[in-house]
Amino acid sequence: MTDIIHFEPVDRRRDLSIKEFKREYFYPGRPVVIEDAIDQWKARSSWTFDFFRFRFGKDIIETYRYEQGNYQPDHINRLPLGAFIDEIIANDWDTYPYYMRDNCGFLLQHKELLTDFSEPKYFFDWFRLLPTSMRRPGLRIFIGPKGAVTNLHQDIWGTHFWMAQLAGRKRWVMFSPDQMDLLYNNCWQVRPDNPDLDRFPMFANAKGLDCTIGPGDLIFLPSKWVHWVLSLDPTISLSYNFMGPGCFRVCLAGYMRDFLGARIKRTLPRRAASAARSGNA
Ligand SMILES: O=C(O)CCC(=O)C(=O)O
Ligand SMILES: [Fe+2]
Repeated sequence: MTDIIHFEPVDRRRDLSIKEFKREYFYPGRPVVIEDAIDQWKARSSWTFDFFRFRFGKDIIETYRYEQGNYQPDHINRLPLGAFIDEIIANDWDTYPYYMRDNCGFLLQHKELLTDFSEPKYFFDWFRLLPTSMRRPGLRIFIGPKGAVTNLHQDIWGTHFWMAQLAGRKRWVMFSPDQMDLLYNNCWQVRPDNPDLDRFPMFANAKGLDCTIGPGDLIFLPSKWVHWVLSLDPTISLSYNFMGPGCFRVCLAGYMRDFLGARIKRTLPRRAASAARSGNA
C-alpha cells in the first residue's frame, strides 16, 4: 500500500552507550531502535513459532478478535497455543483477525522463560522500588498473524515502553505528544497508513516518525508518544511498560488510582457482607 503521508525515519543505532541513550533519546523523549541490544538473549534465537508450538502447544491462551476497526472486549477466543500458531502461519488478518496481545500471564506460568532474556541495560523500572505487594506484572508477550493491527493509542499511565522483536517484522508509526490535536486526541479510528482525510483533515499536517522493526531489534518509545503498529509478518514480540524519569508523577498517580480503585472494589463488598452479618448494615 502506498502511504498518503510521509513520515520521518526513526534513528537506528548500534553500539549505543547508556550515556548516549540517555542524552540523545531518553531525556529528550525521542524514540530509537537499537539493533544490537538483545544479541545476548537466548530468546533471540530460541523463541520461534516451533519452540512455542512444541513446548507450550497445549496451553490454553486468550486471543482478541479485531472487528469493525477495533478489538471487541467481549470477543475473546480461547484455544491451545499450538492451534493458534497453526492458524496464524496459515492465514492472515483478513481470514483470521485474532491477536494474542498484552499477555502477561504466560510468563507468570512459565517462569523458566525468564532466564531467556534480561532487562536491556538502558532501562531501570522505578515500579521496582514499590513494595512487592504493589508491583504489577510488566512483561507482556504478543503473538499474531501478518496484518495484525494495534490502533493509534497512548500507553497506560504515561509509561515509557520498550519492545523486543523476536520473530517477523512490525511497522511502527509514532507521534510526539505535541501532535495530539492533529491526531484528534489520539483517535483510534485514524489509520496512519491510510487516513480518512475527509473525516480527519488535520491529520495531513501531523508530523510522525516511522520504522520497521525485525528480529533482534529493540524499540524504545518515550512516555505519552502516540503510536500505531502493524504486523508485516506473523510475529512474536516481548514488551515492557515502565516508570522512570520524565513520567514519574503522572505514572505513579495513574497507577495508584487504578491500584487503590481495584482494592476498594474488592474490599467494599466484603465489608458490606460482614456488616450485614453482624447486623450493622
Ligand atoms: O505490538 C503491538 O501490536 C502493539 C504494542 C503496543 O503498542 C503496546 O503494547 O502498548
Ligand atoms: Fe502501546
